[in-house]
Amino acid sequence: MAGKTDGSDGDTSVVTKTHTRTQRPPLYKVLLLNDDYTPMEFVVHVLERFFGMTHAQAFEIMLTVHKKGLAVVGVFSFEVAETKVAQVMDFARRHQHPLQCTMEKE
Ligand code: TYC
Repeated sequence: MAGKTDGSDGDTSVVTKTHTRTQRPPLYKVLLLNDDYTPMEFVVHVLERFFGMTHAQAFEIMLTVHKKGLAVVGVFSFEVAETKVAQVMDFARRHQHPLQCTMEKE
């Protein structure tokens, strides 16, 4: 390579992106749905038992579901949300109440 003094061979170079993005785990909302048959006290108990709410918090959220049709009762990782939904659905089924609990990606 006559005349070249910089050590390069003239080939195309690649610039590697070294900037890294922080990985945040996806979060899932757990939703409680209203129905006409599940007793209010049962829903309050579910919210205390599975979502660690005080009686006052649980009563307030239960009323929101009753009036609006649904409410977010917590936000969790996929595995925790899945477990909460399964626990609520199993508990409601064992007590023969039609209470529905679902999850959706935030
Ligand atoms: N609507 C029910 C009733 O009047 C109470 C209720 C509240 C049911 C919240 C489900 O997720 C629910 N007995």
